[in-house]
Amino acid sequence: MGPVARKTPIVAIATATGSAGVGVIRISGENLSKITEALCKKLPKPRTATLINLVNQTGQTIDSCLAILFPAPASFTGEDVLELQCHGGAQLLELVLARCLELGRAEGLSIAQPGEFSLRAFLNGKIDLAQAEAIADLISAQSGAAVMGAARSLQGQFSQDINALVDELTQLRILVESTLDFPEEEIEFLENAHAKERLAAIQHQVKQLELSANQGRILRDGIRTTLVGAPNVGKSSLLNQLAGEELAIVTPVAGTTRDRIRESITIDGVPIHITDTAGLRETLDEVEAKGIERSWDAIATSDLIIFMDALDTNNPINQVNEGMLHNKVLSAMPTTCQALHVLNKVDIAGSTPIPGGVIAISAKTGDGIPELKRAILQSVGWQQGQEDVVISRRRHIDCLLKASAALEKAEGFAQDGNRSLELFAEELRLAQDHLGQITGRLLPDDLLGKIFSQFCIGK
Ligand SMILES: Nc1nc2c(ncn2[C@@H]2O[C@H](COP(=O)(O)OP(=O)(O)OP(=O)(O)O)[C@@H](O)[C@H]2O)c(=O)[nH]1
Ligand SMILES: [Mg+2]
Repeated sequence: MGPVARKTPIVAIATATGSAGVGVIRISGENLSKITEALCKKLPKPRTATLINLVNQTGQTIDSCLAILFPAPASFTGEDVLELQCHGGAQLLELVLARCLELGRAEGLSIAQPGEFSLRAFLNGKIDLAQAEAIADLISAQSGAAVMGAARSLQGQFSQDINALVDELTQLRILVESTLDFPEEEIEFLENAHAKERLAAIQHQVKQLELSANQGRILRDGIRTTLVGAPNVGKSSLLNQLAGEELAIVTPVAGTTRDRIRESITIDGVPIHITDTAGLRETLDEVEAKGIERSWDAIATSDLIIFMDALDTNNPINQVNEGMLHNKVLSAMPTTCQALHVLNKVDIAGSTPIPGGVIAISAKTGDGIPELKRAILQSVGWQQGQEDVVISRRRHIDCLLKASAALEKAEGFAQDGNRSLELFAEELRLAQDHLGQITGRLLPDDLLGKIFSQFCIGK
């Protein structure tokens, strides 16, 4: 269950567990004066670091810490917020948290649910939904480029584009709906108001946003890439080559890798989550068979399959079987999954001609690896050198696609000889609703709970 909108004050340890120089406890509530006075002895000056001595029930010092009070509405949540910067010990912070709960009991102070601080910020209009999501994405960003993309979203770059589109749609709807009451003018209306041109411009902008949101999603989620092929073709060697370290065991024995081995790297700032798998073949070995089952499972949950071949005598299966295996892998992939065909060991392949569409590499010498890296990014539609990508999620893309579909329908109604302005207006309204869901202007409560419950506590 997601967080519900509560009125009572909340508290949480806002920093990661473990030992650190500083650990922060955050409290938020509509009126924190009583709790603050109980903790700090007197109300600290707003937005000023004040050294306080935090004591337990019997008057013994738990910690000397800095208290900073952000009175409503100029705070992260829009409520009164009190932050205590303590020493960063896990047990120490637990004691401080327990003391806060003790002193705040009369006020109904309780531990925050995951994402509840951000939810309050959203409900109080401090940030919109896309920005709240950007906070979570900023914290979990897996590369420097993803951090920058999330920061741009948090600044509101993505939301501004969406809001501009929603405003355009509002203008168009006002025109259309004000004409609905005058049916005799309908025929001329679309021409006079340049409605079709305006619709086309909006459609174009939604398509552009779809493209850039897809870039943002790749940056956020990365590419789940699985190395697949017959035993001994060099899958583990390629993993090691891409990761730049000896992660997986490599031997001339076919069937070396038994379990899936995972490692994340980045190419051009894009996170690539690589899974090395057990070579695919018929086997009587029970352990290897289990490993091969897992290889097929990995194929089913990938964004990209790198199918590997190798032209060397150690490769235990012949080319005919290799082709059959390739087809079997291609048909086991999810429909959204991309595939690359790689031929390994070109260092010993001699003058063997390389078939078209195949990327020739040597996992041993590193030949062809830069080309493979480029192909990995291209395969999922990543365009290099995008400095202005804003982080985005599957949810945003789904909303954009739904808006696109509604606009297409609207276009159909506009072109229809028996054009119906009412249906045209209705599709515009639907498109606007879908766009509004991105920034949370219009969002069902259950969906809101679901989104914020994925945040961590203290955020
Ligand atoms: N000459 C040459 N040998 C390679 C290359 N890549 C891998 N090998 C050798 O091929 C053998 C098998 O390599 P692995 O990386 O273990 O192959 P694998 O596909 O992971 O094999 P399984 O785990 O058994 O499925 C090892 O002896 C490697 O040293 C290459 O590019 N050139
Ligand atoms: Mg292996």
